[in-house]
Amino acid sequence: MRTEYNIINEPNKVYILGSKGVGKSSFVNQLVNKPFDEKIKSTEIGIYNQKLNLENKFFTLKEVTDDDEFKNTSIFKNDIEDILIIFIIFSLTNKDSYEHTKRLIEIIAQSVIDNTNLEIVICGNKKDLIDKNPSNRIVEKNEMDNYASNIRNCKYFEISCKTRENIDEIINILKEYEIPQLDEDKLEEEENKEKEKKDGSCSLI
Ligand SMILES: Nc1nc2c(ncn2[C@@H]2O[C@H](COP(=O)(O)OP(=O)(O)O)[C@@H](O)[C@H]2O)c(=O)[nH]1
Ligand SMILES: [Mg+2]
Repeated sequence: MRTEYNIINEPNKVYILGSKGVGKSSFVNQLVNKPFDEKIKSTEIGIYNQKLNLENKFFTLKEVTDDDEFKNTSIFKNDIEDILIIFIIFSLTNKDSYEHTKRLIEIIAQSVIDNTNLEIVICGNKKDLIDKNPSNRIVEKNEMDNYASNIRNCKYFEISCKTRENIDEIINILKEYEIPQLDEDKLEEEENKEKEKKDGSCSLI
């Protein structure tokens, strides 16, 4: 498990969940403005943290690559109170990933009872493949809209990490959060001080 990012205790957590190969890393890359990579390497099982700075509002993107990991670790349960938003990604061409989404929704529903502000955004990804070949679609948009409307604070988007369809709409959801804008340099200074303190105390032992 990799947890290299900590700009003072991982502010404003954003979870990205979903089956392997649905485009979670590609989604993260779009949010942080990295180009789409057709040959992206599958991430190993674990939680991958990445900083997102949107107009000096800082988010901690946490890509969870495997749902057993998600179920078996206490990380999600410990975090649940301060998660802002969970994105569940599935592929519009992959039935298993869509079934997986429904299981994840159930797990979340059982865990989030106390976090009434938590938002859930389900993303049907790889819309470009459907545009090319509509018969590959495994679930209709109106069915998903309907499904999402029956879940508290839940929305559904069809996106493409390849063509950026609806990616700006997703970024706007994050930009609208009323969270303080911070000075990145100052935060990094503080973080370094924290690290120095820790290193110092270690060398005394
Ligand atoms: N056509 C298409 N391919 C995509 C899209 N998003 C991701 N991919 C491809 O799907 C594969 C898996 O993507 P990745 O981001 O590694 O998925 P992850 O395992 O969920 O992190 C890669 O080959 C990506 O290039 C998309 O919107 N359209
Ligand atoms: Mg990945």
